Amino acid sequence: MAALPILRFPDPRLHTVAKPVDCFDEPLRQLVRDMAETMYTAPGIGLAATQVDVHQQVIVIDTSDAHNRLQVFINPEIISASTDAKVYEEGCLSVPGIYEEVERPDRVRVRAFDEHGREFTYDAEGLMAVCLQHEMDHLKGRVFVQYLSRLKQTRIRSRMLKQDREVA
Ligand code: GNR
Ligand code: NI
Repeated sequence: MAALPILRFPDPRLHTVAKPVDCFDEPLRQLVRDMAETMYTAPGIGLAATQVDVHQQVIVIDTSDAHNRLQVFINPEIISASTDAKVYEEGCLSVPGIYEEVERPDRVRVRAFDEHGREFTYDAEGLMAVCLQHEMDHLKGRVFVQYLSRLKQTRIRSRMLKQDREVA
């Protein structure tokens, strides 16, 4: 297993649209294991393949306190969403140190496949619903800061670029 490097905003590769997985093979399961290690090491509660520069529709999530409930969502599709929305303060491993409020549907029903190609439906609410929508946005090339005002986006962009310069 290997923890993979995570792309940081404003890296243009974060805006790549991921392709559906068409082969549920051993390399796919290795990617899932590496993504899980990357997420647990970070640490984070979710990770989309886009963040590790793999542009396939693969998501890992673990919102459990003990970090022992890995959930894998491949080729996920939202089949229904609640009309009521909730605001949650989101963060992102690709935008470290930034936490901002985002409004999203409170509940979503998702259809997806596991790493063995088995299809399932999943009803998410609360933090799980936030995380799933946040990760599905990554697969579409969208980072949560894109929901914020232009001014905030500009400030976040320069803060990230300044951080990069300081690290380098
Ligand atoms: O670890 C993460 N925490 C988090 C907190 C609030 C809303 C969304 C998230 S997802 C984030 C990990 C990440 O960047 N996934 O893409
Ligand atoms: Ni993220």
